[in-house]
Amino acid sequence: MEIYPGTIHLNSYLTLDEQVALVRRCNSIGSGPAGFYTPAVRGGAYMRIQMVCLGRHWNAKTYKYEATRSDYDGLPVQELPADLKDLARRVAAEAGMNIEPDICLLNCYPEAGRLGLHQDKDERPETIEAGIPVVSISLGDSAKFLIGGTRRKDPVKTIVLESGDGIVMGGPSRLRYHGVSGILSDTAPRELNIQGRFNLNFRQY
Ligand code: MD3
Ligand code: FE
Repeated sequence: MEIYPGTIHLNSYLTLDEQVALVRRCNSIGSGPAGFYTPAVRGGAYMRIQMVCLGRHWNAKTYKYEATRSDYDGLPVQELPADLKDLARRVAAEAGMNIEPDICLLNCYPEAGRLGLHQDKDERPETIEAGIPVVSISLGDSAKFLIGGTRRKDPVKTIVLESGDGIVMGGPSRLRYHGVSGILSDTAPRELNIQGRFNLNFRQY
């Protein structure tokens, strides 16, 4: 359903089998070299999630993309696999949008995980101006997701993102403030064998 113009929520987009396969994938990506780490932002505070970037590394201190994890361990970023790119293209198409993804941020939320309200505006100005979307896939426990306007003080809507949901934010929604205010413990499908939540979010640089 359309939450705002350009914000499309695809409920239960993935089958349970697809979710199981993707959770395995997230675990293997996160446990390998250049895997999960806890980013520290400018000022030194740690984020409440673990992250791994594919394609390009997002530096939490400079808010810029780079080829190596210079704010953490200096390792080269993992590649973005072709099948994950295809998944992002399919989700965008389902929402009537197009993306040529070259970045994926994989976020891992513990039960106490949260992500403050922010805008995603570190991609190329041309990409943002064209309204090319961010494509997100949720796995595991449900999340309370906040999405507002283009100013921090604008009112927000709260929606629950469940395992297997897709959400696409493009066009006039590309610069909306958004965040995760909490994780709903023990809501993941049992078959996933997961506590907490993974979010794959795909971007075009
Ligand atoms: C862009 N992640 O990593 S999905 C992030 O569930 C992030 O982990 C959230 O925000 C998560 O930057 C949300 C991506 C998302 C959601 C809504 C948006 C990106 C958006 C709205 C406008 C623009
Ligand atoms: Fe974001």
